[in-house]
Amino acid sequence: QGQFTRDLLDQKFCRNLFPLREKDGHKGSYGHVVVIGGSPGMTGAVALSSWAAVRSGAGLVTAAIPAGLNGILENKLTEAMSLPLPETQEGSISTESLELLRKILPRKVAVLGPGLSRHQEAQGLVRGLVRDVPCPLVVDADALYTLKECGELLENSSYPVILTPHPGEMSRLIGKTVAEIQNDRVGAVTECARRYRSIVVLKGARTLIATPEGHLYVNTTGNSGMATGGSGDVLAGMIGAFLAQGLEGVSAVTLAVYIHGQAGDLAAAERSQTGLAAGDIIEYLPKIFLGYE
Ligand code: NPW
Ligand code: AMP
Ligand code: MG
Repeated sequence: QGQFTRDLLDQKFCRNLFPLREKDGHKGSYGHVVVIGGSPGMTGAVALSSWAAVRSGAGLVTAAIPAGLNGILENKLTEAMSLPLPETQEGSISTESLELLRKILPRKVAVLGPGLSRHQEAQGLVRGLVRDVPCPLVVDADALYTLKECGELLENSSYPVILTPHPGEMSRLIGKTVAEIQNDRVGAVTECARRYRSIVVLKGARTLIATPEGHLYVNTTGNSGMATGGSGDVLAGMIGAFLAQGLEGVSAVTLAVYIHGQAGDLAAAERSQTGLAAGDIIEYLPKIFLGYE
């Protein structure tokens, strides 16, 4: 207690971080996000995450998905590319994909986990990437499942690694119950950041962000309408896009968390909290960005 610094995320803080575009910028100037995930029944997660990355300013976005889902993703996503990967019989990404991903990920940004599934082959891919992180990495959703067994490997990463658990995912990461976490959210997020030597986002009302050095950021935007399937997948894609645009880890994360909540607040104001769908958060991003440009 008292060994961390605390900042409240507000508009002024975020305005200073917002990456304005250069007059002569081209798509190569704004980075390439590769979203790795998807499995039968959860194509929506990888589509939302990829579309959020496109809408948040990434120069290029690729959805790296099990080959069997390529048709549906090509259909759902027009502006993003897709990369069909070797898959298991059940249609999850197989560990064999590691070789191809290792070749293409350097100089890009990876968002790992939306809709990935907990299939052991897909989890093998997570372990393989964590063992020697090839680029800035956002670890979300099902990719958080196996980290408890291999998280110590993150200590050696020379790239920023960002974990984005909700309280249920945090419970597994630090071995505490959801109730214990919600009773001491600051304690949980700071412990997790230290243990995994990563920037950690503990999601939910008043999302918290902690760094391994002991800085804490408290978000002030967002609403309960965002408690709907896919909201977290949108956030992961947004973080990836800000990293791709050259922001360092903490800046990319704090900006994405704040703006994700702002877009959710505007969407709720115009469409109600009850009626809010995760895709609405993406739809309202451009209106929010106008306030920064
Ligand atoms: P309970 O039962 O609610 O009390 P999981 P997931 C607990 C994909 N998605 N917020 C909760 O407890 C994701 O990308 C695909 C949330 C439950 O035990 C992942 O790949 C979509 N949960 C995959 O689904 C749209 C909380 O945690 C567990 C909590 C699984 O992700 C939806 C839930 O965690 C989804 O994004 C809290 N505040 N507190 C698509 N359209 O394709 C406690 N829990 O089992 O990891 O499920 O988050 O849905
Ligand atoms: P996930 O559970 O991974 O889909 O993530 C849910 C997203 O919605 C996170 O960014 C949460 O912070 C946000 N969210 C969920 N419930 C609330 C809430 N009651 N207030 C503010 N944000 C929320
Ligand atoms: Mg999620």
